[in-house]
Amino acid sequence: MAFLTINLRNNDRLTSWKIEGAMEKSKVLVVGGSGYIGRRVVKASLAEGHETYVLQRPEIGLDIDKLQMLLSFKKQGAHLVEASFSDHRSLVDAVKLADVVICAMSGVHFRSHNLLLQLKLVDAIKDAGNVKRFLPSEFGTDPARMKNAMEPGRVSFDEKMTVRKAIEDANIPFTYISANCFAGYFAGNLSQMGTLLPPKDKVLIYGDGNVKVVYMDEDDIATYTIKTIDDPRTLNKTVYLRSPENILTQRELIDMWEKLIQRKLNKSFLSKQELLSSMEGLDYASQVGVGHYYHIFYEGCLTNFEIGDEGVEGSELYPEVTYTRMNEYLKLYL
Ligand code: NDP
Ligand code: GO6
Repeated sequence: MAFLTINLRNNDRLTSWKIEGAMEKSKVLVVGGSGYIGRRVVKASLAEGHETYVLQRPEIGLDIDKLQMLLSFKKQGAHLVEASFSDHRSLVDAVKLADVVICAMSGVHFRSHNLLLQLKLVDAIKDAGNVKRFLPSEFGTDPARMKNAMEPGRVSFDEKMTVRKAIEDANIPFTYISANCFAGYFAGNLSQMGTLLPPKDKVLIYGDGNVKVVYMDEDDIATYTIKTIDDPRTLNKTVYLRSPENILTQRELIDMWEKLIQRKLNKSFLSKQELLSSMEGLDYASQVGVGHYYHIFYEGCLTNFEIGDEGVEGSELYPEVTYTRMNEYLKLYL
């Protein structure tokens, strides 16, 4: 964000105003805009008043839901830009329309995972030369901290690091969003795998259930994401979304749910070894999931470090955002 600072001295008292938005808001291109997090990024960008471009890929073919979603963005004021990952020129032309590119490329194994396709986008951004900020598809665990992650789940982190390296080698200004646990995948189900709904009577607790994780509403993730794009404080930094009241243990989350339903669930406890041996015989996508759960709920990889000089925290930067608390979020599931 551009600030105009005015200082006035009056009887030895210095008053200073910071006037926000003295410069025009940046133009945003969202790639992957019809996806799960991408659609929320488009909405947040429009809501913040950015001129918003959304990539429209010819490959969507007869996917009418995708097309209808793109058309609904257009109705809300977004511009649709036709371009394909198999046509470099078209990507360059798309990127030239914007100051900021946000990519929400797929990276969930049981849906689809094409994170490395982003290398083509990085090439286009390099050739276009106009982009002031690129936000690649991250939105989760900080991959830079996962150098010792387990197979096969580590592939997500390795691929995100490969994309980071390409960005940094090309000297493209960036912001990485470490969004922690999407509430739709981790909170609504009380962090149970293989379901998106809260269990009715039996809940599985990882270890002692006392490891701190961070649950974030997806709309809030998108709001914070858009806040960072014109902010000099987030230039070439990782923004960790650690909204303080959403830093919870699995037990604390379950307690919230039990208060809402006014009864207790039966609890069983899963040891580290039991979780790891459950991986055997599972399909690839589930093995990836189990690995991620291990790092999050046993190692505490989302919270077992202090944010250093390379990072900043979202709710500290933008205290004006009223983020969704998990006891509110869970009411949807009643
Ligand atoms: P989706 O599975 O919803 O896919 C997003 C978009 O990827 C699609 O809409 C599509 O764009 C694009 N895409 C897919 N395949 C191709 C292709 N072959 N060529 C071009 N574009 C393609 O993604 P998610 O929203 O689930 O994931 C986005 C990010 O969020 C990932 O980095 C993932 O790791 C992270 N994530 C984090 C979670 C957490 O709890 N922290 C949970 C889930 C995801 P289009 O709109 O053009 O069709
Ligand atoms: C989400 C999941 C949920 C897996 C991240 C298997 C990247 C990240 C928090 O999409 O594998 O049931 O950080 O049965 O950096 C998936 C992945 C979690 C959900 C993790 C993710 C989180 C990706 C499942 C399941 C609900």
